[in-house]
Order: sequence, then structure tokens, then C-alpha cells
Amino acid sequence: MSDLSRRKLFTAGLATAAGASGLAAASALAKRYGLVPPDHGGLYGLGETLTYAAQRVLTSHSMAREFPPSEISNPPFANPVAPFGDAYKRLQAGGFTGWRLSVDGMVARPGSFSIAELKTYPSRHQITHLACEEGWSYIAQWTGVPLSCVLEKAGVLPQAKYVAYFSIEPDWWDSIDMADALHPQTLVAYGMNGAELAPGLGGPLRMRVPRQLGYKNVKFITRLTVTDDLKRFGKGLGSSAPEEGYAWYAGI
Ligand SMILES: Nc1nc2c(c(=O)[nH]1)N[C@H]1C(S)=C(S)[C@@H](COP(=O)(O)O)O[C@H]1N2
Ligand SMILES: [Mo]
Repeated sequence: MSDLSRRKLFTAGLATAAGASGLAAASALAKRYGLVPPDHGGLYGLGETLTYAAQRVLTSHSMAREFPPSEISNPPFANPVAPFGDAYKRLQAGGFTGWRLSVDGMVARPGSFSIAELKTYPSRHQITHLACEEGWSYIAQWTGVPLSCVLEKAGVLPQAKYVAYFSIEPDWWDSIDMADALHPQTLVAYGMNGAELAPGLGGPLRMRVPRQLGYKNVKFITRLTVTDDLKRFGKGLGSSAPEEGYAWYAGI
């Protein structure tokens, strides 16, 4: 079946099922099409599944809004900065020349990249909005290498379904599906507003996912892993956020 007719069938089916026999049928349909997020347990999970499936089907390739330079917010932003551990401080003292982003899992060429290497790949800028679930937000220009480019260098295998990413800050990790991982606006970011990405804002390296809420934008990333099963990580919910009651899929 072509992608388009599959999509039409699914959209029609989802609408009918949600109207006629309620959430359970729609959820079963979402499951059949592989559109079930990893934090789908319980009653709350039905809602999560519907949001995720509907977004994926209806808006899977849409772009986050980009703004003109005149809309860039004035610092300081309202974000708290976590205290940095010794490992981070040592790397910072060395100008982050020792920082590595390792890439492993379902890739043909596992390995790692320095910041300098990442900067040799085609970069992309975007002026986008970062919104925290707690209600504040800012607009900034981000510079980085598309995650899709890093995945291509590593040779992502066809059975890959998710990319999980980990911070040097303990317990901060998250994951996205391949649609978001390959989305042209998803960046491994090293710059903001024309300067190096400042340590307080996630420097030297941060995942920038403008199609999702602030907490998916993990700061100080040191590792990516490509997988077809998120159950193996943490408590199996796809990120640390659902462990605290936040949704794995935080699409906006
Ligand atoms: N490593 C790490 N990444 C993180 C966080 C954090 O505390 N540690 N906070 C998250 C949350 S909840 C939000 S809203 C954004 C805040 O981004 P900002 O500091 O650029 O405002 O970063 C996300 N990434
Ligand atoms: Mo947040």
C-alpha cells in the first residue's frame, strides 16, 4: 500500500474509531500502525497514544515555526542552571576540546565525534521557540549539525526506530522516534545567537528538537544510541520525564 493511502486509511479509521467505539478501539488501531509511544501504560496512556498517533499521521513532516532575527529574546532567560560535576568542569577547563559525542547501537559505524569534527559538517541555523512545560519560553537562533547528518555518518540501520540521547548530567536522558530524529530542524546544537552555546544553556552540545517541549532538549549531551526498543533504557518509558509524570511525546 502506498504511504498516502495508508495514511488516509489510518486517519479515517482513527476518526471513526474514536467516535464510535471510544478510545480503546482508536488505541488498538494506533498500535496496529506502530504509533504507540513507550509510556503508554494505563488510562492516561490511551490519551498519550491518541495525541502521538494523531500528530504523527497528520503533521509528521511539518516544520516548527521560524522567526525573524528581530524576535530573538533578550537574555537572561528564566532557566535554572544545574550545578556541574567534576567531569564537566575538567572538560570546560580544557575548552571542551576533550568533549566527545559517542554514537552506538543500531549503526554500521559506531564511534565518537569531537565538537571540532561536528563543526566540519554542514551546519544549519534556525530561529525557534523553546517552551518549558512550566510556562516560560524564549526565542533564540540555534546553530548545529542536523541529527540526520550525524546518523548518516554513523550509518543508521534500517530497523532503527528511536534515538536515545544522554547528558553528562546524571539522570538526564531522553529519546525521539526516527521521524523527529530525521526532521530537518532537529539539531545537535553547538551555537546560539551567533556565539558558542554557553554552558548554562547546554554547551558545548545540546539536542535541539523544536517540534517538542523544552525538556526533550537535553543539555550537555555526550552519547547517542540508536535502538528499536526503548524498554532497555532506564525504567523502559523512553526517557526520565515519564518517570516524573511528564509525557514521552511532548510535541508542539
Ligand atoms: N541536562 C539537562 N538538560 C535539560 C534540563 C536539565 O535540567 N538538564 N532541563 C530541561 C528543561 S525542563 C527545559 S524547559 C530546557 C530549558 O532550556 P534552557 O535552559 O535553554 O532554557 O532544558 C531541558 N534540558
Ligand atoms: Mo522545562
